[in-house]
Amino acid sequence: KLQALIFDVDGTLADTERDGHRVAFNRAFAEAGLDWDWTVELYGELLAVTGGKERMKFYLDKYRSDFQRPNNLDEFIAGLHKAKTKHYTQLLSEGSIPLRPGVKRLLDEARAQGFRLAIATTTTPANVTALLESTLGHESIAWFDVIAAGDIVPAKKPAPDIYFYALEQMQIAPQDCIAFEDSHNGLISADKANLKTIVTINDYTKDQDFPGAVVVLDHLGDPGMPFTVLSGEVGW
Ligand code: XBP
Ligand code: MG
Repeated sequence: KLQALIFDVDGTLADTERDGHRVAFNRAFAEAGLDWDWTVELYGELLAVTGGKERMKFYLDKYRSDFQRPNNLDEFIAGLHKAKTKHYTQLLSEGSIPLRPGVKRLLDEARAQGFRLAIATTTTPANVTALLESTLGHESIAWFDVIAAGDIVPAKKPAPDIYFYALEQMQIAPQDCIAFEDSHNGLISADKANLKTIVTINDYTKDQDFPGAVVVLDHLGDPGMPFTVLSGEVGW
């Protein structure tokens, strides 16, 4: 029986990538005096790798053989990533990124009906709290039994580790949960953790494959959607 809803954050709760993370990366690069500029299109390719630090390394490996790497590359990347998080949380605190359609209604309805909520994401914990605070208010952080995020597990999505961690923290079986994802990597991660998954696509993920998804939707904003999800009518 369905007892809990586990949400991805980036691309699922909100469209954070193009106007949030990407912009924050570029601000951090400019601030550091780097000539790195991640266009909307290039960023779509870089999204193949989850995690901001991992994504920057992927960019260097794949596109910037010309870049003179410092000896302490990991430290250098970590410094850039810290600046990026500062810019990202700043952007969110200005209220520039809203929740996707239907997300608030689903959360409200799920809470009213006593379902448990959790988050499983590769993004940095501070980014999750910044999004929740700016869209749903500070008290919404406590709506979630666990906020599994970032480097708490070393292997990021598509590895299932972050979902295993969330399930372990909640002491719940995967068959009693449903996951919400927006991307191929996210779906694979949830699937490997034996979770049924509802996918809501966005501009960056609409052409990806979603093998084994319960359903692939444009968004959760249709009028009957919360009820449909919570009653299990979506088909699992
Ligand atoms: C989200 C991500 C994140 C963000 C950046 O993937 O890949 O890396 O782009 O966050 P998912 P950080 O939605 O599958 O969890 O820079 O904080 O790592
Ligand atoms: Mg996502």
